Amino acid sequence: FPGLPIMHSKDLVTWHQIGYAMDRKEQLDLDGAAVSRGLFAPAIRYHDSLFYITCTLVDKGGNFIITARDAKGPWSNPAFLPNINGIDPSMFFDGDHAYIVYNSIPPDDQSLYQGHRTIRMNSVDLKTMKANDDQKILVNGGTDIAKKPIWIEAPHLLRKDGWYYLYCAEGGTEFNHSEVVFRSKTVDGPYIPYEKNPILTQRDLDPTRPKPITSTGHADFVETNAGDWYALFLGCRPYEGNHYNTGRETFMTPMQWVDGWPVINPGYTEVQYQYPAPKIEGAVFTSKVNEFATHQSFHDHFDGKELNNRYTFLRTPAKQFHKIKDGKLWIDLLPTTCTEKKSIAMVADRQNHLNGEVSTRMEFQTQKENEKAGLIIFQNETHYYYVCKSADHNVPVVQLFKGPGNAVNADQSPSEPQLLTSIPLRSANSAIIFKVTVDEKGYSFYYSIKEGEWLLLRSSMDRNFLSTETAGGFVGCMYGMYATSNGRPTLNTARYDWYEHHGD
Ligand code: 6LW
Repeated sequence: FPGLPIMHSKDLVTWHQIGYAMDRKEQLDLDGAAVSRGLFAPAIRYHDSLFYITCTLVDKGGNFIITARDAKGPWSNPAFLPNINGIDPSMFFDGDHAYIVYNSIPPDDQSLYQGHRTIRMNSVDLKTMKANDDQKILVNGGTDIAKKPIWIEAPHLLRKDGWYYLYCAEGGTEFNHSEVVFRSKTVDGPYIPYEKNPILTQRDLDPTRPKPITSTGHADFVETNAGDWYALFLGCRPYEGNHYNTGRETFMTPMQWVDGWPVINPGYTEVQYQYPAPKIEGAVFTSKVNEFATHQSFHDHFDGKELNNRYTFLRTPAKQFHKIKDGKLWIDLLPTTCTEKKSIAMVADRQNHLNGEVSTRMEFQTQKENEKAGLIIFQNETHYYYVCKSADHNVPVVQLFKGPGNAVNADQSPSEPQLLTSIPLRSANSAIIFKVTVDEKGYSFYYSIKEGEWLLLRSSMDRNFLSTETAGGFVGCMYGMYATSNGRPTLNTARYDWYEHHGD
């Protein structure tokens, strides 16, 4: 929370976040939801001077529509769609008709095999913002149900040259991910699969290739005003086998129409890291890197009024626990901890690099062992590393914790982190700098209480521990300025002077 960041670009190359679509508690209550059990795949469309986003709040209401006159918001409260059973809803406008397509249960909810799903469509009444009860199955199983295709999902419709094109993900959002396409002369089918499906996958490539981009699928298409087409889709950048700590990221490649079918990444089988810039009239491609690209360097001295909108909270804050004052970010300690499915006192920033470092300077004093404040690298409630300042028998200490992981051994309670190291701090000085670096050797943790003197806490901590392969879920790791009183009441606060994030 906030959810659904809105990215804006005029040239498809330089992107800026202009806000979030769900930034109000009454829009999005995530309390109690585990990581990766919040908002699933969104889709954004524009029709008749209104922006529409469809999405799924998986365990707390399901599919919904929100609208806005201006993409940066404010967006409406969700109009839930109780008769749309499934995920990945996407709207399509055809003259004055509106439709919604989505991934759904098998016919009569009778699975013929694990991962058997359908793509269904309902028409939508834009006046009431409700889906009509005229549901129709467009695809059963996938491109060829005889081959037991799994997880047909992420459907989108577009109309071109007298055809309706339905394009979907197939194979599941992991290594076997792909994009497939169907077409029909009428919007409600029958949809015929392209005989050269999939139009995108990396699953058949040499797994030992350098800098692999894997798990590609879940595409959406866009046409520029120069008439060129591009495909945007999910992909992953594993560092070892199928381990990645950056979750699924958004990639873009050129797309061409060949004999009436869309071809993604024409001329290549491997998704490239660079393509010629799109021909966009008036575009001036500056060297300014995207704030969210891998190569980035972000410095925040908290000298604004508001929190930079790149930060997010874990779940919807029950009450405001942060403020920016006197050029510092103040985080009030909360009793909740990162092992709970509740809102915690954490201001988080995505890890969007394989190699990089994050550092922050913090002022915090306590004599209580239960009070801690510092810097966390967090994948989910059980997989994280946390470097913090606390106290041990009235002596200030720096501590490094490791989350309990999935398999907890008998003598460790399921959610208790492991204390890896605890080092007394000589000086009573309340200011301390924490630094986390990550590279092919793993995560290393440093602290500094004297200008320019870095002390190593632990180096080369296993980064696989924080990968999706190990921890499960869909998302990448978050760095977080995080403070907790471990279940006990507190009035203490940690003050962060600056935060830096360099990625490569
Ligand atoms: C998304 C769906 C998927 O809704 O992942 O595994 C979900 N399948 O397409 C979360 O991104």
